[in-house]
Amino acid sequence: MHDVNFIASQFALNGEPTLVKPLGEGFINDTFTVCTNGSDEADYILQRKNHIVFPDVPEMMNNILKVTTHIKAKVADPERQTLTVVPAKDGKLYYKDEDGNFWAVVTFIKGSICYDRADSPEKARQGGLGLGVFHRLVADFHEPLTEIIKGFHNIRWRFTQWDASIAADAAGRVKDLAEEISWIESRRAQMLNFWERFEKGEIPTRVTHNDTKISNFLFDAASGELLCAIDLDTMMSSTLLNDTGDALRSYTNTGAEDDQNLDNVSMSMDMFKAYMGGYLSEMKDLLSPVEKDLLAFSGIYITYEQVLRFLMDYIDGDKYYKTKYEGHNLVRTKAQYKLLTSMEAQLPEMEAFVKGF
Ligand code: GN1
Ligand code: MG
Repeated sequence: MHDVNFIASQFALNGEPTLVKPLGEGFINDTFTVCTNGSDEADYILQRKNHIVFPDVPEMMNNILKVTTHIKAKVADPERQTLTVVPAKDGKLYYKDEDGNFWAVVTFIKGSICYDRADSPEKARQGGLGLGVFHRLVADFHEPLTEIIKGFHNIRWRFTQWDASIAADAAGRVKDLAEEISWIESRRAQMLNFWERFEKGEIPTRVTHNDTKISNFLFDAASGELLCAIDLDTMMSSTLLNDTGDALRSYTNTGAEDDQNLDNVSMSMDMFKAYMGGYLSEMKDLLSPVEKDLLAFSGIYITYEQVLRFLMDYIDGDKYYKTKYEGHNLVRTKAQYKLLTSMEAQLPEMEAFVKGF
């Protein structure tokens, strides 16, 4: 195991780290709380960043410092309305241990809570508000950020990977997937057409968060008011439609992402309206007309991409996503496809809601 007390002491903390203990069970990073000077209240968050998923942790930390510095200059409470990066004692934004692991520290925001699930329209509204506030605060940040994960929501790049996967057929599964593959192919031109509008600059480039689930927003424990977006590891420059799309994919699903009973899966219009209501209350006047027109479609784009990514991983022999049973990625593919068709059927109604807001 890592000597986490020693690692914490490599950072420019205010006080000596006296108690360092694990927090949660993240799938990607390992997270710890750090208490100082004998207190039992957390003062800092220490994380071992997964450098397989994030090959360039120094650049990731640079992105985070730039954006949080920008936000701090604009908010009433800079200590609580965004993350505060704590550098190592040598001034770097990370500490690299003897085994090549990268570690980073932020301050612990006291008196904050987060929700693990958006299980009601009110939570969906709060989540929409959280993303809307984040996008508003970075709307005037125009410096390009480093691309932390190559081609993350770039469907042109995903098709390059997809074509290679089908050609390689590494697990010998392609022969049984004619129908599922046709779900992808029949929409290829439509999705490329959307992405081309971004490539041409018709859709603006902005700071995107790229992991917009409700557990990535903090609220004040006493008042319930929104504090800030956290987990800024995947921030990049792209279209904000990636963020709204991924949020719609997760918040509006009446079933689970990997539901085996497809009758459970559909897009909830109530959750859509609640999420979008929260989001648009912050962003309505800052969106370009094209962005506003495409907000409802963004859910379809990202859900389609997720169908492709799950099916591609199944074709590859389950290499990227952790699976719990044989065929898990195919179950995910079918459940996300059901959600996609439900969104497609309700697109006119979603668009009418956004237009009328
Ligand atoms: C991964 O980090 P997590 O579990 O929220 C994935 C997302 C997928 C999601 C599907 C870096 O997200 O893009 O949509 O799984 N993140 C990465 O559940 O690939
Ligand atoms: Mg994440």
